[in-house]
Amino acid sequence: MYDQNHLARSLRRASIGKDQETFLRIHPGGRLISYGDFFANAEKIAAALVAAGVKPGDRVAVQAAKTVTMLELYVGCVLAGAVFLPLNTAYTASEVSYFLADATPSVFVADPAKLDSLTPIANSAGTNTIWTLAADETGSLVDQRDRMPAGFRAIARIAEDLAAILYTSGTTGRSKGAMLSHRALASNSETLRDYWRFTGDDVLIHALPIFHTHGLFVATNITLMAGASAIFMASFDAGAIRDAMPGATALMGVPTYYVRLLDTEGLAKAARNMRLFVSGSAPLLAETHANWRQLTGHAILERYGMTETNMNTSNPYDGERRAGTVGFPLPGVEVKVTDPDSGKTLPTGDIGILEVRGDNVFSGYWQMPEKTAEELRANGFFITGDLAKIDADGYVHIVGRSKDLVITGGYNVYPKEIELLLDDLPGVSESAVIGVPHPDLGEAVVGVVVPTTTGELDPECLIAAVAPKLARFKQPKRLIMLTELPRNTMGKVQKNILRERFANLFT
Ligand code: MCA
Ligand code: AMP
Repeated sequence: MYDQNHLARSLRRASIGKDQETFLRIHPGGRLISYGDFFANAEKIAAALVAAGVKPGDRVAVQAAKTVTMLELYVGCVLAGAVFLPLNTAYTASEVSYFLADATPSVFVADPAKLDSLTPIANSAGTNTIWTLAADETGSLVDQRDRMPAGFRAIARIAEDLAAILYTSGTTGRSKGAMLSHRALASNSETLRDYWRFTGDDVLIHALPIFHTHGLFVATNITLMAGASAIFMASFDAGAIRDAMPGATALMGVPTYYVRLLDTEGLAKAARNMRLFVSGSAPLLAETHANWRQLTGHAILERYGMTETNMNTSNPYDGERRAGTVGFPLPGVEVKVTDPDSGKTLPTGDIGILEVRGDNVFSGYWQMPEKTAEELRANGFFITGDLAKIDADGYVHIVGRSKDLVITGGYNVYPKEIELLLDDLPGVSESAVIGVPHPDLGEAVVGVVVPTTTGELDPECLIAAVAPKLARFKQPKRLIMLTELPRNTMGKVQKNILRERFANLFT
């Protein structure tokens, strides 16, 4: 079913013969990028990668602003048989250093403003080909591309070969590289295109970042695979999204997008002719779903996925989109709810760990066979760490997480990573990092710190001390000092008690 180079062909098939048609309309400014130009440039980048010595399976890492060239680089990697490895632009040099050392890419593409600080880091990871890409679409990557001819013939890749590695944080504080095969990406995006009825007539508002699954594999792949077009926004701006709606058909966003859009004036009128609003990456409050429906008449379609699995479930296109649920397993995806201790499947309605299996599931964690074996069963089921139940009508409800994870504005933050940094600071005895409800971000990161008995600590100084090592979105929005942390009889910190105690910090 997945022939050689299936992904490369699937990304191109819908736009064959439509080279003059628009793939992207850049906001602001309205510059149009045609399908023909986009693919010609992706082919040139593939040729440049090969000329630089990139072999099939080599990693190509990029930390750069959201640009058309970055999408060309992604497709160029697919054509050249390279493994695309995008990094969040918010990551600090210290975070990037870990990813490069772990993934040892052959090529690293960086923002020119960060070139001086990141070059030694890349070199010490063994990466000597470093190109630049700026927000204005200039840089040595563009120069390399423009020297090459178009017409690159895709390097042979089979379904199991890797197309991308996306890093996802871990409960131990060490990030893990999720290895995504050509099959996983192609199968999931094709399924979503059909399930959500995307066609060449669609115009997607693309405001998500393109270094994560949501903006890259869901939004971009679907647009390409449908031969549709997208209004391509470099960053989120609620007013710009509302203004784009009359000329668009669909929007994909994290719940914070919908919360913020509800505060814009004239939303109901702007949204009138839209076809589809999709939400994911974090739980959408039933209240947001209801307010959106009341104001615009549209039921937001909530779906559920993970970096490791792409998308697993979706509310239906036709039929009831039930608030507070993530819908049904997508075609080709199996889900079950299991007992965390025995691993046995639980009866309908019982809460347990959600496990998923299908072509969409990743191939394991990069160079972490033990971690892979802990989470990916030999029978192919992936243990998501999400607590769920499946109701009598078959709707899946995500009711919590067994993993210690905070999701803030759609970004994942693993408390351990921040606790390790806080615990290392002078005057800190121990710490616990939790997520508490936040009206805009869903959850906000909060640190609870126990000072050593002698110490007098200033929360602002502590945040400033960890800031150089942590992306802004991971930094605690508030630090609270306590004389001790609540513990159970086994000595384990009871984060649930802290979460309850500080639940109203932002609401
Ligand atoms: C920005 N800040 C944040 C966040 N974003 N703090 C916590 N959590 C965040 N998510 C910081 C900024 O650095 C700034 O700090 C302050 O908060 C206010 O910034 P603001 O201008 O309001 O933020 P923004 O630039 O408008 O960004 C908010 C955002 C953005 C648009 C919601 O976070 C975003 O694009 N989120 C989408 C993430 C995403 O694509 N997730 C998909 C992952 P200061 O003022 O102190 O400097 S893929 C995934 O999860 C799976 C697979 C799935 O199912 O999709
Ligand atoms: P990531 O590691 O960024 O891929 O985040 C995946 C996690 O986001 C999942 O394991 C869930 O905990 C959460 N998630 C994604 N979509 C939803 C949703 N619609 N509802 C609840 N949680 C979600």
